Amino acid sequence: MRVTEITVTPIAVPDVPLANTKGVHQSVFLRSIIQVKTDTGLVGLSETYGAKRTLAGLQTVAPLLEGLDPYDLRDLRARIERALPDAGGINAPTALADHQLVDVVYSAFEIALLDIRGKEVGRPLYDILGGAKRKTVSFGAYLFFKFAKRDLTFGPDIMGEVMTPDALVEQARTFVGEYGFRSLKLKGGVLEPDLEVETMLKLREAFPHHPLRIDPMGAWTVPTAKRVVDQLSGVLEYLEDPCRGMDAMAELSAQIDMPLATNLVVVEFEQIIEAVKKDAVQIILSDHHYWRGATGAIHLGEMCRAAGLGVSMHSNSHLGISLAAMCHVAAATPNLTYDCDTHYPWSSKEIVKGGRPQFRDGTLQVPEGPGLGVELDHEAVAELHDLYNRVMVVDRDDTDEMLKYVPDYVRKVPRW
Ligand code: GKR
Ligand code: MG
Repeated sequence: MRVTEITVTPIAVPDVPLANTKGVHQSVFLRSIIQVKTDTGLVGLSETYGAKRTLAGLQTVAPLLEGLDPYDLRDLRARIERALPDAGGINAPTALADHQLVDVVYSAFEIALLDIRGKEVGRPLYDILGGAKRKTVSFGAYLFFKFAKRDLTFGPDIMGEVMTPDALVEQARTFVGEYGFRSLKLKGGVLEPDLEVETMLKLREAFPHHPLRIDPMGAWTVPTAKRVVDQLSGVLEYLEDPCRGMDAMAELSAQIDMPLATNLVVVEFEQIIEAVKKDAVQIILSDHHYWRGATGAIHLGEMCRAAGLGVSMHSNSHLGISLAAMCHVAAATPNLTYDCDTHYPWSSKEIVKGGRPQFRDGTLQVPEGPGLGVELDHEAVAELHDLYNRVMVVDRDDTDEMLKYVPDYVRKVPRW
């Protein structure tokens, strides 16, 4: 069996103004949808980032994968490294974290090849990854402070303005009511730290038994983070990326008992060693979109087990192919014991047949395959590709978008 043809389709998906340390989400988020065809008539699917560096990398590599054996992941890696020498990262130099383009491109095509392999043998992707530790994956609500959406040209708002602790608690009630989520993650680094502490305490009061997390994405200095930890002692299950950089995280970690998690300071295998030496974090967040695919995410789990670290999973804005892949990876990572977060409720579109999957008590059943267990809705992809062509957004820039809401906004990380 050989790869014969690859299609990479950029799409734009209507988004809402979710705030974070860097600014606010644009009117659309960008994704790339990948279809890999074989000479046996199979089609493997994948979904990844759609901003310009990733898209260019995918488009450069795609034609060079003709003739590839879907079982030969070493050849996949070699072809990508040859095609993208010294490619660097996918994000602007000002980003809080970057991911190597070769890893992101590898990750995207690997999922499609694994999907093909699952389809060939009629087995779900989790079996290709070594078997499922669990067939039900728990997700947490991903709560955001947000503005009311001003420009509705490309899609409606969801939930209007949410810029106070009380409004945030209402947002949590809506998500818990609608999806049954059993843990709650707040994207912090948006309001003054005291207001975010108040928010977490109000969430605790409203949801006495839901595990809670906050992720200010490096917005706090070490003394500020220490003060927050003192105020939230016993309230959080873990604290995600309170400070910017490995050394700041290590400095904080030395002063507190609360576990620290990251998807900013440990994003490559090499960084795990430094993090362990410095005891900078206790939990690493998995993400098959850059941890060298699904197989890399499983390796991450194994390294964390060996190093005595926990594993959780974070997300970016995404649709159903990524959601299915997240479920398979979570199923096949034995020590992924925390609820995964997902941006999924923040969009109402879908590109897989059968519509949007239904969460029950905050969980999803892992699709039973074959492969990823999802089929592409070609009409839906065409509609969102058309939006991509119309909307004229080719890169993610939350800071620039923020100026539309707060004209004198100046990005500063850490800010407090
Ligand atoms: O979508 O605003 C966002 C998130 O902040 C996302 O960009 C992060 O990658 O959710 C992610 C995280 O830091 O966990
Ligand atoms: Mg994070």
